[in-house]
Amino acid sequence: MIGMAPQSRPDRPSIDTMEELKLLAVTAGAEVAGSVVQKSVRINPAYYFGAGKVEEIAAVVQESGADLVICDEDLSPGQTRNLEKAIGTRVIDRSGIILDIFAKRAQSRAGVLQVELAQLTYLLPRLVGRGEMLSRLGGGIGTRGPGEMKLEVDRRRIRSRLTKIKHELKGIRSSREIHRKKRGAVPLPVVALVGYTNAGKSTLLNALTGADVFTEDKLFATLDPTTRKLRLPNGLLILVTDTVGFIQKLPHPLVEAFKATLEEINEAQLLLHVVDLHHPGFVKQMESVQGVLEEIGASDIPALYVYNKTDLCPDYRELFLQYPREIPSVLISALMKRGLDELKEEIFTLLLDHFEEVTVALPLHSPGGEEVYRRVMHEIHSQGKVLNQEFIEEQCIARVLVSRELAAKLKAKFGSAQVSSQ
Ligand SMILES: Nc1nc2c(ncn2[C@@H]2O[C@H](COP(=O)(O)OP(=O)(O)OP(=O)(O)O)[C@@H](O)[C@H]2O)c(=O)[nH]1
Ligand SMILES: [Mg+2]
Repeated sequence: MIGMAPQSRPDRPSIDTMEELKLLAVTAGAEVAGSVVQKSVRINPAYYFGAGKVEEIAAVVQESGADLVICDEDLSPGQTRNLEKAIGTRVIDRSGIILDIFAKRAQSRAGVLQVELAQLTYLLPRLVGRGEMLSRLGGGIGTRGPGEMKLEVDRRRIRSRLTKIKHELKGIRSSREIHRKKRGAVPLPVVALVGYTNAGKSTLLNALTGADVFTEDKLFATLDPTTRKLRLPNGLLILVTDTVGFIQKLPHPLVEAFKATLEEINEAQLLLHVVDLHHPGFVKQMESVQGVLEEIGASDIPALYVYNKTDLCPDYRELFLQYPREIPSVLISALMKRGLDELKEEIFTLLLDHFEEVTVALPLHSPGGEEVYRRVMHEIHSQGKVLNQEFIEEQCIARVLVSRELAAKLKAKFGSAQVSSQ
């Protein structure tokens, strides 16, 4: 592993990026044989690292018998080639290793295609004169396609494959849209879980909804979005979506390729920004999550900070107090299921704007009246709650709390509706 020392990177001082790179390497299935760090700030355009450092790297590689060098910084295709020549082994950069992990993780058809799209886009400019080296060394890391399939390394064939993938993704996208529109028939507010990879988003979804999403103490356990219903304690029903985790410098081809998946985030009325309070670099992690949210155009969606893993931090209250409080936040342990009631309360408060209290008058004894009553009550229960109901003069007068959309529909149909200002 090679990289820059933190002091040479004032732009991101507090995440130990080499430590994170090690996690990335292990997640990709590599064994770390050694690491070399450069302290100087000057970047050598040909090799990225200074000439002396390159020699040092080559020596470490020789000594340890390493067959792959992973660089913490993103390298240009030219720098990669030059380094490979000078060191005598294959070199992949941070984006390359992240793409490789995504390839290993991809499962759904859409996930597989999106990852392959990102990988090929990334690979194309890096191919010149390297076909041989790509397939030979380093246990294939960086050239594995989704599902251990080998990536195409012929430029012409890559181009035609890219066209095919884009076409198929378009199809998937429109069928998802149809699906979403159908879901829109009963409009439930959507809450999206966002956060740095490994923050505990999937664990939280499981804890809240009894879902069974795969969780793991490695990076990027989740690639495909999962949505589950959650009934808040006051009876309101919402949807919670878990999706792919972020990382600092999420490779751009990946963000591009995953736009469709990330769109799920843009559909949400509220973001739960899950933070691993136990991670020493959590403040930096929060900033990079914010960066990705801006990139995908989701930074205006109201957010609730959910500080997780409090069970690992005996001093979590102090940690929490040091942090700016202008954004609503809660402290939880998703694993121990602590703080979840408070979290649900807070979600309810923040979503209150999306609900409305109305009074409806349902005629009971007109022809078909009971059927109408049953149908409307079913619709109300499917997303909201009946606060009280009285039967007066062959009518049911019910005060209900439902989404604004349903409230509007009910008001239009069942006349005597009055809006209260809850
Ligand atoms: N101690 C402790 N561990 C937790 C808590 N929440 C999650 N974890 C652990 O943290 C690791 C990551 O959890 P995940 O739920 O997979 O994290 P994620 O945010 O979904 O990660 P990606 O899908 O990789 O982005 C797992 O090993 C969890 O068991 C918590 O409250 N306390
Ligand atoms: Mg996950």
